[in-house]
Amino acid sequence: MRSFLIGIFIFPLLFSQDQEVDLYIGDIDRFAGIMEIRLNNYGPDDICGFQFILDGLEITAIEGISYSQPVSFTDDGQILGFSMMCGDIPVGDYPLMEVSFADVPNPLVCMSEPVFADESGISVLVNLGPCHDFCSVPGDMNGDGMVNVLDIVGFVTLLIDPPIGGNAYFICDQDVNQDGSVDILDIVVIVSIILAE
Ligand SMILES: [Ca+2]
Ligand SMILES: [Ca+2]
Repeated sequence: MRSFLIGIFIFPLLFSQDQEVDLYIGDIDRFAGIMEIRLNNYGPDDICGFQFILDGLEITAIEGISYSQPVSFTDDGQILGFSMMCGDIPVGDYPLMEVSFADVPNPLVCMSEPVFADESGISVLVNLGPCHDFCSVPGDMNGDGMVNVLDIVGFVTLLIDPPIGGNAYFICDQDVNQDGSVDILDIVVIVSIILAE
């Protein structure tokens, strides 16, 4: 009973009941190696600090978009940032940061273990957006969720001059007709997908 009562008093100190944010993956350009992470802060307070894990990418750099403070990251995808004045991470729906990546070791990119703090250092409720599956749309070479001429350009470039140490491309994207080979036949299938739309 005693621990139960302690829990009742401590819980409100750890979690703000009236503040909520969405953290989700925005625009992606796999050729450029850039993924946008967006924040929807419902308020009423600004956010002063955050941390979360981004799995599935080999991160090379992170640039804060909504604020100028540096964002730290580790090889295993831990991301951490804070704002000295808090107002840099205000109420609203906007791109929080731009993640540059050199490789996509896992076609499924997910965020986890988020901690966001308001101006009083109180943790707010975080709703994580869905994982991004680079293999979800056959022929979508640049990972933007659509199949168009940009994907053909990227595919041709990849066939002629495969990157060395650059962004990885999965067989699930390249082998569009699923015959086990990556060649001109797949480009023809991509073209037919575009023309059918
Ligand atoms: Ca595309
Ligand atoms: Ca094929």
